[in-house]
Amino acid sequence: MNKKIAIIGVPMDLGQMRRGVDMGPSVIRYAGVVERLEALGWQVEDRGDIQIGRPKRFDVKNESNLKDLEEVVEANRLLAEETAEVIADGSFPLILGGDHSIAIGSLAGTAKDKENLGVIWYDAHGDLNTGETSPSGNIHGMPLAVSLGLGDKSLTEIGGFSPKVKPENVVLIGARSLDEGERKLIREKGIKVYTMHEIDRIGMPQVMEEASEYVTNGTDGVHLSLDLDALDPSDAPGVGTPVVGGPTYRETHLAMEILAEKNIVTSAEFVEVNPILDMKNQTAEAAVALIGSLFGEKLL
Ligand code: B3U
Ligand code: MN
Ligand code: MN
Repeated sequence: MNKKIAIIGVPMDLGQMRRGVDMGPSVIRYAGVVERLEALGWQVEDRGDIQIGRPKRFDVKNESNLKDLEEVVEANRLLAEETAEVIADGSFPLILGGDHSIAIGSLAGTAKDKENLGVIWYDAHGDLNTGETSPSGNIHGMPLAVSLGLGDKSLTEIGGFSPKVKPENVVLIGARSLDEGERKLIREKGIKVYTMHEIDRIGMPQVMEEASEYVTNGTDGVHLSLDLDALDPSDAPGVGTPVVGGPTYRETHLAMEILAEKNIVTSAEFVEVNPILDMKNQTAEAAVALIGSLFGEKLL
């Protein structure tokens, strides 16, 4: 890792139906992300927020079962450009959400000059739906499918190329809520998944050893996409779609520390913090603490 981090905020809430997640970047900043990273010796440039167009009426589905598609496409286009610029500048892009639909743009920017980008998808969900399989029409349940080249063209073509990632370079960690279409896709594409079953069976240290090995095998970078709803809701209550039975704050810290030790992550995003649903900024503070660990923070 180089010593420069560029923070990009994406106050996106149109990929799902619970307003408030647009304040995510703001509350993560308020919880001290810049100061935390600077204290670790990083040079931090906060590039501010990506502009999000506001529809007149929210949550309007189009004929392909996609809500607020135009606004999501436009914001992700801008994010893809900004992310690619940051990388060209020699910085590490640290993207703060916003709902998980923003991974479409961050992966478009990150994968631009990479043939084989590895991806760690740390999430309670698969985010592998398309308009056809989605039970909700919420685009935050689709970004990984889109990045694999599946779904509506206006989404898959962001950045001017598709797919952004190959199924054999992706690993899911923490999954415990998958829709039928997502399970089918995982089986068809042979995507590597560490569900809660594997985490409970072999433990987080082993999961992270194996997953790190897997995403670095033949790849030219690793993107970490961390959805705060991966964590157990008792440790991260401020998310739109909490699912019980997740990895704890401690296990997730350990996961970040192992990634820091291995020094394999080349870009990252932390998404789905919703302060309206949170308890005294607990989830934003968890995000900042996890970011600290990912960037090398140690007690001694
Ligand atoms: N799989 C469901 C629910 C969901 C996905 N991502 C989140 N929730 N955060 C869907 O709507 O696609
Ligand atoms: Mn997600
Ligand atoms: Mn999720």
